[in-house]
Amino acid sequence: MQSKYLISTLTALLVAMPALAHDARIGTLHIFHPAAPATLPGQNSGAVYLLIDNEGTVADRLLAASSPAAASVSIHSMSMDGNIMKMREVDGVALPPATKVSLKADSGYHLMMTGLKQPMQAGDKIPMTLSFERAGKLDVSVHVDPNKAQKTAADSMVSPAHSH
Ligand SMILES: [Cu+2]
Repeated sequence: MQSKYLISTLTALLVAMPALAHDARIGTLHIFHPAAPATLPGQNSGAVYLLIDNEGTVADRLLAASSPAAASVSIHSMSMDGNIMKMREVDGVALPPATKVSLKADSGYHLMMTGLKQPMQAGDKIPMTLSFERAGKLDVSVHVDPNKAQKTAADSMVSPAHSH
């Protein structure tokens, strides 16, 4: 029982840590807080989340991403079909003018790093290059955050519905 209390304490500490936001700009695109949850043991792929605000008056498009930390980075879309989460690779994300597009954990799009060369641990900063149709290439730093799924991993042995 003691370990249960320890885990609760650790979780509370992790939640209390401020998430330091960071951002990057290229042209009219403003990219906020590229971040990834820490990997779990045995996990060799990982999602990356970010927000892209196209502050301009012309549409752009996220075409691709790459990172020296992974064999490849792809763009995934995610949707719910009833209770089943479906993911598929897409060839880009539209960035309409004056619109914020969120690549996030629970819906829409995310980036997926596959073939990670080493585990991602909270506090790590991973270089990544984003390629945009109009704005060109932008180097960003992906901050590795504590894996919130870890908190519930002990409660349920069902891994997040994120198999590749
Ligand atoms: Cu995915």
